[in-house]
Amino acid sequence: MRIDVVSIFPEYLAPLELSLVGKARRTGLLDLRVHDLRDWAHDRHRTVDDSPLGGGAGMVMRPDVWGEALDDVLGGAQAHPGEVELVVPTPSGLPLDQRTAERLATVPHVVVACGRYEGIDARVAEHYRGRGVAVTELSLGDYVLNGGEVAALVLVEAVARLLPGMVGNPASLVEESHGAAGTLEYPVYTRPPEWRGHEVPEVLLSGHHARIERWRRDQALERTARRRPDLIERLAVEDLDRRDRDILAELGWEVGDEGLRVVSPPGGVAD
Ligand code: JB8
Repeated sequence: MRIDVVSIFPEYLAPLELSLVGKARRTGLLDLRVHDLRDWAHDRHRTVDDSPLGGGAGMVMRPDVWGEALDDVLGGAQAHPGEVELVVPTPSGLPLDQRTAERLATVPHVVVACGRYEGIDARVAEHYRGRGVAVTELSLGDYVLNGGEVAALVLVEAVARLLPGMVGNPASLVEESHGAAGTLEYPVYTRPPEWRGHEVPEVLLSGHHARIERWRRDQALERTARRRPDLIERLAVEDLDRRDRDILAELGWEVGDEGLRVVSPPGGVAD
């Protein structure tokens, strides 16, 4: 898979030489190229921004500079719709989730356009959409960063670890998609079985594989209900067994004809 990242701070992407993503690049599994947007600027000062039309604070990234950069980096790919996707990190985008990462891992060529200041002139996304390029504006969450570079780091790591042939991935990816899909993970422990007076739950030392699996599923569900009720609402009811429903009922959730809904909201605080 090929990923191009365009930024005015290409050095921000240096951590992508480390760890598993770095290894994937060295082995050729991931062809990741980082570009300096200013290479496409026209003037001596390599200007990439201008003041916002209509007024307001801050600066906006110029469409002409972005257009020339993206024409080059998207390359002939603009003539092959479906082969390339333009990803634009922005706090106004759709939230990045695992489904999106899984989909992007199947796209042969992803170009990430990292904005700064108040963002990129809106006509850039509009232009490439009009030329048949899939354009996805993505947010990391409901908070504001200074630019798209951190989102690009997150995206590359989330996608690269899913690529077939990524070192050490098959078993752990299978485990992630196990249990009640769409829940948080269960808590994990290692040796020693007692540490500073805290004991590892006895069931994990029992060797009873089925009981361990059930306990983990209970923990995952309970954690999810307490911390992420939004995820409980999206669970597929058909995937819940009798015990799942009992656990959720205990936490105030009931199965209705429109899926799960909270009947008695919990009073306590999530830990
Ligand atoms: C200017 O919060 B963010 C984010 C913030 C940004 C830009 C892109 C992304 C561009 N500010 O994910």
